[in-house]
Parts: sequence; C-alpha cells; structure tokens
Amino acid sequence: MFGYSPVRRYSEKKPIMLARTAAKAIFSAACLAAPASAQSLHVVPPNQFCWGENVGYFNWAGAGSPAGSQAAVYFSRPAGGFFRGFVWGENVGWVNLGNGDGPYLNTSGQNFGVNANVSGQLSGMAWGENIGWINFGAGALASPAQPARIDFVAGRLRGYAWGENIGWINLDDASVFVALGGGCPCDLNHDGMVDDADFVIFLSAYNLLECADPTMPSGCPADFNGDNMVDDTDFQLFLAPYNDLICP
Ligand SMILES: [Ca+2]
Ligand SMILES: [Ca+2]
Repeated sequence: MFGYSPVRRYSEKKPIMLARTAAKAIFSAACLAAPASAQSLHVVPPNQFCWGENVGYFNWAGAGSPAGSQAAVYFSRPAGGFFRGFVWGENVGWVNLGNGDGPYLNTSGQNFGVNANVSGQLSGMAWGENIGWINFGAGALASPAQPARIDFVAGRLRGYAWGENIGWINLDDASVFVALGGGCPCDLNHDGMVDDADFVIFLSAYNLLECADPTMPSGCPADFNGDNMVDDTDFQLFLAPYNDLICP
C-alpha cells in the first residue's frame, strides 16, 4: 500500500546552492518583477515608535533575535493587507499583531490580527501579553473619527488604536511615529547588506519550505511575501536585493 503524501514541485525540493555569479546569471530571466500582491512594507528606523497615553512607547522594529527578525511587517494583498510580527511596549511587554496567516477573521484567539482595507484603514485586534486586546478599528468609532490607518503617501501610520486596559495608542504624532517603507527584508542577518551570508540563511529556510515547520526560524523572516511558505516566489524576491548587495 502506498500512502498519499503531498508532492512538492521539484524546484521546491531541490536545495539551491548557487554562487552569486550563478544567481546573477539567472536574475534577468527569473526575476522580471514581483507581483503587486507580493509587496510588503517594513518599519523604517529611527521612526519606529508610537505612544500609549498611559503606558509609554511602543517599538515596532526591534522584535526577535537577531533584532528586527520578528518586527512588524505589512503584507499587501489585492483587497487590502495585514500585519505580522510583534511590537515591544517599554512598560507592557510584547504585543502580537498577528501570526501572518492573514487577512485575519478575528473571531477567536486563534485567528486574530491587524488587517487593512485597500485605503489603508486598519481593523482587527492585536494581543498584548500583559494588556489584553488592542482594537485597531476603534479610532474610526471615535468622535471625531481618528481611524488607525496606513498613510501610503506619507509612508507612515496615522490615527489611534484602543487598548481595552490601557486606553488610546497614538499613531498620529508629528514627531513620534511609525514609518513604513520598502526596507531591506532580505538582509536576514541585519548587517546592512544582502550577501552570501543571507543567502545561506535563506537556503536553510527554503529547504524547510513551510513557516509552520517547528525548525523554521521564529517569525519566518525568509517568507518575504507573507504566504507562510518559503518557496520560489521568495527566492525571486531575494534575487534583486542580492544583486544590489547594499541595502537602500
Ligand atoms: Ca545581511
Ligand atoms: Ca513566501
């Protein structure tokens, strides 16, 4: 008897061991353009903070080890998008923006997270380990309305979120705010370059394939397009910054 087992495409199973020159050689053929649905926005330091009226600063860029590997990331989709990652509250600990399996239904503790519609207006819930639920849709209900949202033109968050136990969280300050941009997500070891060291880290994740794999690095940072797989799509997204070498 032969049991059924899911078959991965050959190119996903095969360990890719390419030198930089080889990767460059296939770059022009393999990496024409990333689809719009693969776009992601990363927090752009030093503008990485927001402010809770009762609890002080939240840092959107530092989570994980190495630092930033589990930071907040926004993944764009045709009908909106969603966040993945963690925010650090200086006085209240970790806040989970969602596990990356978005858009989130927000019907239970297993499928919560922060979504955005096509205009960038945020909704859904984040979970603070010490402070409970934070409602990103609450600012839209305030009077006057102050919806928490991504300002795509300014490249930053705006509006207010509501923590059930901590009150308003201000995303709208003129000088203390969370900037979002392209970042350098393929710099997996956070040294300012996308080079062979990152390629080795990427390969390890690529060969594991699924973000749910228990041996996958926490936060699945090599899943550049946020589909919970590290596969050929992510490899294509890796090639352009690898070719450029220096982070923008
Ligand atoms: Ca690097
Ligand atoms: Ca992926």
